[in-house]
Amino acid sequence: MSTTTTTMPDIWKFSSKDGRFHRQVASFRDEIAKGGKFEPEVGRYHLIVALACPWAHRTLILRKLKGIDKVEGLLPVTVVDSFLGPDGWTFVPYENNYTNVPGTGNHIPGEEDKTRIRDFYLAAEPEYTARYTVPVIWDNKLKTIVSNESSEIIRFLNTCFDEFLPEEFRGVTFYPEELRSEIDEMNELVYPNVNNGVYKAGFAATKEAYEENIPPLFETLHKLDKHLEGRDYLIGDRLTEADVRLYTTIVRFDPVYFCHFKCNVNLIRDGAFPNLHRWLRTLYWKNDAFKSTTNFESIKAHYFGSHISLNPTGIVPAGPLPHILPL
Ligand SMILES: N[C@@H](CCC(=O)N[C@@H](CS)C(=O)NCC(=O)O)C(=O)O
Repeated sequence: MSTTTTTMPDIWKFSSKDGRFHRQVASFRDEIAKGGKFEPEVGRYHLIVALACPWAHRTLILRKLKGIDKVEGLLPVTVVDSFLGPDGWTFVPYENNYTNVPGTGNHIPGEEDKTRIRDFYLAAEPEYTARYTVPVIWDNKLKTIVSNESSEIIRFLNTCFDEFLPEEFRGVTFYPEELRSEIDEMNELVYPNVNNGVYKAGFAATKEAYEENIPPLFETLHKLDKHLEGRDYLIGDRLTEADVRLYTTIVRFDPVYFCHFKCNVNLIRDGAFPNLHRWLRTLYWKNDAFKSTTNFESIKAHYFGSHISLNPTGIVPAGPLPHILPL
């Protein structure tokens, strides 16, 4: 017997009527650039993230890779609490949640009255009715949102702050001209099948929606594993945004997606993906931009604690230990 949409729990806010998960299109699509509405300046912009969120995680990695964190006030980070509750992401933790993870739940100075991320969205656009997502780049001068689309934020961070950065970071780009078509092609494979693929499996509200999303996910993981044989990076023998975009999903795979999103055909670590596993651990252990931005405690607290339709008790599983294996 097939599962019908009428049996869907009403708390199922993530899937649409057909039981399939469709990620909304981001609404704020501007960029920080010279000569535009959002001029590069020190002390003007803030990055708002959840440490748990793979999309926000991309922007944290790029911020470090570009050395933006080395310049005080250039793009400080504000971290929401790990728990995504009925009022969305918050700066002030909800009462009685499991997720008091150190380093989460702080404020933008001068914006302490904004306790929820939706307060920033509504300040920017009072008529805003879509989801209040992270990451967000907030402009403290115009009191508005520059962008809430991670794929675009990680592009303009390559260049927009170069004039303020230490010499060694100027001109460094993770989307180099000569590799763009290969990077774009890789992103087109990885986004629907892996980055969003795990969500489509996890938030599937029908058996059919779940079953149609598992094969492309694991087929793509095998393809990527083959592609990484004898290579350290996905594209062109150097670190690019393609690695950043894949990393934030793969590092969450064993601790969260395998169990919580029922992506349990294989673990990354169980031998089925030796090259992908080596690539993951090399990025994590050899490059601080990856390790220092990966907070397993917050990641697990968020997913297992917040999605009560998937995990009604909110209990956060202990393993797998260690969260990532040594090289
Ligand atoms: N297009 C966005 C997607 C961001 C997104 O979906 N973020 C999720 C967290 S993983 C979120 O904030 N969800 C809050 C909600 O749906 O209420 C991007 O890549 O920047």
